[in-house]
Amino acid sequence: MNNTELIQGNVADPEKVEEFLDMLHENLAPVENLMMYYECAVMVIETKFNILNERFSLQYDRNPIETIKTRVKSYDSIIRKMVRKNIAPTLDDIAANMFDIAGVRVICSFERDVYLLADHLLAQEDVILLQKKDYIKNPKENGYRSLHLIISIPIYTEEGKKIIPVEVQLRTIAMDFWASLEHKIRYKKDIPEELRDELALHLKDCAEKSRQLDIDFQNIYLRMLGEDNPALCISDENLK
Ligand code: 0O2
Repeated sequence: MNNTELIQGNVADPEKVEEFLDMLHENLAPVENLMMYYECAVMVIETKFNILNERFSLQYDRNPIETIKTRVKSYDSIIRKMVRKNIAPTLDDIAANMFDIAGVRVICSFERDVYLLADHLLAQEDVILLQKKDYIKNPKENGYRSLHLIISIPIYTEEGKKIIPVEVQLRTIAMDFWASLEHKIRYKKDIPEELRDELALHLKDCAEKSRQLDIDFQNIYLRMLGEDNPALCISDENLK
């Protein structure tokens, strides 16, 4: 019996419709509940970044953030990753082993702002750093650059406090431009192997050019504002 036959088989009988819908809601409720926690976590992190942006605007007359993009992983992506990472298909296992279901991507003009925002986010006492991958200081082989943080934050609902992990990706406009083009090419299926290799080389070259552009733009900006300007102060660890 396929899905259509299963649904038709149940809804064709008026007495069974309500029973069928109850069964559907009952099965979906725990999944929807879990997803709602990730939605909430994304809202909290987005708000934290918006507050930082507003504070910098008020204190220093500059906005470190260009754009914030948020997403909760789709069911398809969760299931594909679950299979790829050999995670058992239970909600508890997924929640305990998948840390990028909630995702926030912050796009900045300058590399310095990436670290500035990371410093300020991680200084907040309810934010716990679980993992940091600095693909800016250590770019991936293909040229990909971004700062990735896996953090956890508390969410308060009528059910009490839950600690939820969120993946935060911070990058410049140039890094984002590169990553979105690379992503499009990676997921386009009908590209011949030879052309794919050629494009990968070309992209790597573009990554180097965009890295240089980031350096040049930032140098111009630092000279304009002054290297020691408090609006651009980042931790010594990130200055290296
Ligand atoms: P989506 O649709 O953006 O969520 P894992 O997350 O454990 O599967 P990994 O490699 O340990 O894998 O995680 P990592 O390196 O932190 O990268 C995870 C995310 O970073 C990816 O999520 C992308 O968003 C981004 N990313 C990493 N490497 C690349 C890259 O080479 N090119 C581009 N365009 N993006 C990259 P997802 O789940 O792949 O996709």
